[in-house]
Amino acid sequence: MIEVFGGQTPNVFKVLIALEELGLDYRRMPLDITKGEQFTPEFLAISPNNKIPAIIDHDPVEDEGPLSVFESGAILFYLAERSGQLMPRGLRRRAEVMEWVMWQMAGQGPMLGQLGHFRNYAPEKVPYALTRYTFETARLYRVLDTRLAGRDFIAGDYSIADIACWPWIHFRAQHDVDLADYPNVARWFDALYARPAVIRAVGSEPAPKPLTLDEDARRMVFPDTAPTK
Ligand SMILES: N[C@@H](CCC(=O)N[C@@H](CS)C(=O)NCC(=O)O)C(=O)O
Repeated sequence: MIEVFGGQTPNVFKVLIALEELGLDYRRMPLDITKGEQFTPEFLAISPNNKIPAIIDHDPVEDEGPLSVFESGAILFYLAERSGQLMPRGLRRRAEVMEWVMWQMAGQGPMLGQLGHFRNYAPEKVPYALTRYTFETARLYRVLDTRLAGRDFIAGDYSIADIACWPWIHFRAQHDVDLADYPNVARWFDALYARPAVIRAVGSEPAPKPLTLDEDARRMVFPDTAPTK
């Protein structure tokens, strides 16, 4: 059994979709980041960057006791390697999947995340930040739309590259993106949302709205001082 620590966020949804696609036995372990639950010693022992998602695999292939993994991209690679699925075999095609998972982890996730922050959570409107991340988000959508022209999936067959990118498109209302501007992304998005495993993982409701944070919750997730130790 695999425990998944997290809540209703795009990075957690990646892991849930992969687990559903692979038919693995898992349990959701709700962890409320607005209450500071990401800072408990127990959670930091498995996720030292104090972020969700993280997993504990209680039946790892190598029988050396429970195995934990943090960072959603690493979790996707781990689950794909563990099951021999959602990742092609040849090195050339594997490299393509790695490229797009890394594109997601280093580009799409962080940039859209910053846009979401400055649109929905920043205590003041910062025009430069809003412009910068709106433009970067549009650029990244354009890159994905170009990649998906004439393709059903991002890198060969359906893979962890698709699973990494899809949840951030699901949350597009938080970034004020209209899929009509990106027809290839729209087609791919709908095709994946027709998959029973995706619906089981994320539900058929629209993506959650931005959280309403009181001051204590805001300081938990977006501290106004840097840690000193
Ligand atoms: N690169 C990480 C990002 C994870 C992340 O940013 N998680 C946020 C929620 S969306 C979080 O746990 N925030 C809690 C905190 O920063 O204290 C991944 O993909 O796993």
